[in-house]
Amino acid sequence: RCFHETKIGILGVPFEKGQPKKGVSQGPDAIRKAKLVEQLSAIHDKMDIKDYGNISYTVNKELEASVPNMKGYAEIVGCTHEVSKNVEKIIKEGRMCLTLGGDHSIALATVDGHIKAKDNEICVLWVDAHADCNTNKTTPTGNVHGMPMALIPYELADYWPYLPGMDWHKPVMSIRNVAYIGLRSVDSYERLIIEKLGVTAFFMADVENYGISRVVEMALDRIDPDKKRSLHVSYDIDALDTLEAPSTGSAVRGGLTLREGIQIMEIAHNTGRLGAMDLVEVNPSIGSESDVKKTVEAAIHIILAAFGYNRKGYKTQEPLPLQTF
Ligand code: 5AB
Ligand code: MN
Ligand code: MN
Ligand code: MN
Repeated sequence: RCFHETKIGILGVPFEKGQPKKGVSQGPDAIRKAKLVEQLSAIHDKMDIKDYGNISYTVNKELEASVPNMKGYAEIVGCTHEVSKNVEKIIKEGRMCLTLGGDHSIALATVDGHIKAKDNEICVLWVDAHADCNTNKTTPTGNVHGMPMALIPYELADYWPYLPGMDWHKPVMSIRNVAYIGLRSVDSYERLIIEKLGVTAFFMADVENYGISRVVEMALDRIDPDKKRSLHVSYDIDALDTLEAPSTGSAVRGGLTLREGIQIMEIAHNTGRLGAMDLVEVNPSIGSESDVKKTVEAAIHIILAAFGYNRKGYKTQEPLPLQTF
């Protein structure tokens, strides 16, 4: 049983303007309602969990439509600035930051906050069916949840126009410290970016060929060869197969099993360097009641694995009771 102190800060981001479907803003509360904090607290007796509640933010309406092909721009600017400040604060308070989405556009800010808290000494695992690295010129949809990975690294900064209201956001990390796992729906410009920049990317075929543990180990080796960076896992629930996580906005069949999805986070936990995790794109308005339950439960299993829950169980410290009658 692991007795080290585990300090976690939970941040809810009920944001859905990065994509067109209603309901993904209910993700944080649906996950909390399924007893997330109670289950995290039960992992071991040194769990120290603080729920910072849901984020609130203001919107500067003048920013609306100031950048072409970025739907919901003013809301995105308002929300992500708050998210970045909160994540930075939570990590600086000595906690691992668990951000519950919301759509995936918020990850441009969780990574930014993590970078600021750790002086850019971070690496990122992006677990997703999609590559999320469209710019406003390559996007087929204008949905910003398909763009955060293009905003994070400096290698892609020149491909963006000036983004008003986003001056706080600094693309300072290198794409060399980022790896994808689970890809199976990649747009043609995204594929070009991955090849051109030599991004470490493990597609579903790689999971099939190497097995999930080798994939995660190879990914971590590439993005943090000296094993010294704070690890950020941005986990889009659509990385899982549609059978495991039906209640999500951009489901793609042929994905990770829940077992593989859990294994990724057990390995991430075992590095001892997990600094922040996002769990995004759970949409309780999609599918039947049992679909929603299944998806929320999958999210909780993945989060529990990240913070030390062990599928092998825990040996008690007490002796085996004797029969005395
Ligand atoms: B998600 C698509 N590539 O850019 C686009 O769910 C889908 O955060 C993006 O991974 C999916 O709109 C974004 C077609
Ligand atoms: Mn996705
Ligand atoms: Mn995504
Ligand atoms: Mn542990």
